[in-house]
Amino acid sequence: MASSLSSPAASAVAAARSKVFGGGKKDGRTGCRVGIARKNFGRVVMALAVDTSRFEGVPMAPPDPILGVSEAFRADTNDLKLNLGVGAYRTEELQPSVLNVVKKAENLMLEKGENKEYLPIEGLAAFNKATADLLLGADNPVIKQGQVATLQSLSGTGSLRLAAAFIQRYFPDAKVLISSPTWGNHKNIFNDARVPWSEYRYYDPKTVGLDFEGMVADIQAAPDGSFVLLHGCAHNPTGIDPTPEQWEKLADVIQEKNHMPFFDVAYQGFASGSLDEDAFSVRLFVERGLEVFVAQSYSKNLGLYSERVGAINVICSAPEVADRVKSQLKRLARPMYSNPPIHGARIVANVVGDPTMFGEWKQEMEQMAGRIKNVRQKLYDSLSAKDQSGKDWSFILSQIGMFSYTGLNRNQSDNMTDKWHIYMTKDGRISLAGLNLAKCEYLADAIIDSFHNVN
Ligand code: PGU
Repeated sequence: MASSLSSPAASAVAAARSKVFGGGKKDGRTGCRVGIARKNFGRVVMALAVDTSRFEGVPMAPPDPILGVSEAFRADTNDLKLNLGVGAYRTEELQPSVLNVVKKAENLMLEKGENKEYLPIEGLAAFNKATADLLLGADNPVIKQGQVATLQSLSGTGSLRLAAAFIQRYFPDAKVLISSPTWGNHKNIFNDARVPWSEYRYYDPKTVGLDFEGMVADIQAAPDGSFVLLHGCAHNPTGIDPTPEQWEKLADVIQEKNHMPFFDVAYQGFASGSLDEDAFSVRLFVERGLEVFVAQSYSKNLGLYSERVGAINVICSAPEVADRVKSQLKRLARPMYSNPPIHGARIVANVVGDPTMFGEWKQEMEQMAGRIKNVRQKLYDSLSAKDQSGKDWSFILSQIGMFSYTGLNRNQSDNMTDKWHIYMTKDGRISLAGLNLAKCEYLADAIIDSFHNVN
């Protein structure tokens, strides 16, 4: 018997064992104390106990800047507490909910009695078709001509990670440009995949808007052939997107520099309420004949967070290229997780494949986007009415999507949590999807207090 014991309770167990089994000699190589029981009802028993853990060199990891906020929220017992940390949709009653159309699809799946056999490495064929169609439009020539390599993967994060592994393997000298700021996990993903990255300017604190000139200049200054990570819509965390004209200009620069556009599309349909409108940026780059990477997620727009359903798409210059790229993505996925989960993929395929359910989904998505727009407006109204300093809060209305980037700094964000029990990420981002109309005034009080009374 061997064990790695480190807690006080475990040490006590080890001491007790040592007593029973008579101490024994310490093994110089393993650090284990080896004892042989003198008598145990006729059987001879070997006992090993470890004095020092083999994990001494493993430090405690810090809590995750986003998901760790939910852990802290759960531990708070105050009635006023409000979780605006994670980007997860809540109803007006601040409860998580499953879309009706998802329940309907699940019931149909249950009635059909579908099996749980392994999916192929690339995932569910009907899902892969549906997801590329939603992204690019079913009539897009790149789809018709077989130029799109699509692999179902583990939601947005897993799809980004797979693409990062592909970049590391086939573009070892390239770096990825990411916006400053960006979703916190982007840096982790590229770090773990050993893909070098640097930041391009994005947010201008002076205007609380887009630093478009800085963005263009940094993308222009990067080595030719870099990957440029772009948020397809509803930029996280700022909620600030380029205008259609600015997207055109970005496409010009990226094309001139022979860069590879790499879209992260985690909010299609959630920003404007329209799937097509939110795919504008991606489709623009594809129309220009560029090769493009796109990671997709169904966590938000279909509320499938924990089902882990998403895809990586690589739009290639020719069908034969897409075949090769897809074969290598499969080769990367196989030793990582072998094949993706089926349940969420079936939901997407069934919803998109049935005109009635597809219509119902769009309606529900519009409702979710609409509820967020309502609280955004109410928060702005409350801030404007309550704040006597003359500060212009209209930036809140020009941001879109799930989040508002308040401009609160770390200390001010701490005050929001410590004094007001409002949980949010330390970069000043609040998830409006976790807010309801009833709490807008309370939130406005907290923001005004933190903004004016904390440095
Ligand atoms: N890309 C962006 C821009 C995101 O905001 C998120 C989720 C993802 C990808 C990954 O989502 P998947 O669930 O893997 O599909 N961001 C949320 C959710 C919490 C998190 O950090 O994973 C957020 O609150 O920022």
